[in-house]
Amino acid sequence: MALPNLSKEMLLMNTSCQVVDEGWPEAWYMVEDDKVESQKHENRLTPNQPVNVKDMRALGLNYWKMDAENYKYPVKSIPWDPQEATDPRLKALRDDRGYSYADVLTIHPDFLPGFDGLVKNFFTEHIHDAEEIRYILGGSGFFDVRDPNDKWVRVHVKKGDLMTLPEGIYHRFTCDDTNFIHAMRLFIGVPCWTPINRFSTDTDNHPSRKKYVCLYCMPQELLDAEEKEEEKC
Ligand code: KMT
Ligand code: NI
Repeated sequence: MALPNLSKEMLLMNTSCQVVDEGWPEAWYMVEDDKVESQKHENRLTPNQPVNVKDMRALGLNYWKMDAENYKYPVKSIPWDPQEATDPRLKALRDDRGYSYADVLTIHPDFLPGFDGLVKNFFTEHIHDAEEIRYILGGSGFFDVRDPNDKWVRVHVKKGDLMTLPEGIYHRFTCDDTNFIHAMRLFIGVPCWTPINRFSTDTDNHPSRKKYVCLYCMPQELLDAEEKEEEKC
């Protein structure tokens, strides 16, 4: 299998510094869905089964620690021009990765009409045909992502976390018990927020899903064997 474009990845790491493991959000395996009493609770296994940074990277997640303390953003702005960014780190990410669109939302019963319905919708399992990029400006919430064995990994994002989920990963979002998250959504090009729900369409055969499976769900033995083959050539 062809190696990812390493030189580009290295450049991204140098300019926007996604190099350290410290500061990544906490993550853990969730209880089965039929044991979930409230989507907003932590829903950890007993005993807790943590998911470390290496495992999160292997799922295709990327993470940057941002300064959400010293740079201020509106409560709501749809859209928000990423050219207005003053944080040098956000500017570097924007320019390196081509984030040309952004908006800012506050998800809280007082700020978002139809809060309950929207939070329920966010929690419907889906994919997108592009990367999902979220910068948490305040508050906290849970992104749940499926691992290659179809188990839910719960990632607790909070103020200052900028996380990307790769195209085609099965996921969902919910507020936690605080019922408050202030977030920036970024996008390359013209945004399309319509989710492709897992169980309402033939999502397993969607090209974005197939791409994800090919990149992140291949058994390690297969990848190792292919690497050995390439070394021979
Ligand atoms: C999503 O993808 O479910 C959302 O955009 C939720 C708001 S961002 C924290
Ligand atoms: Ni999504």
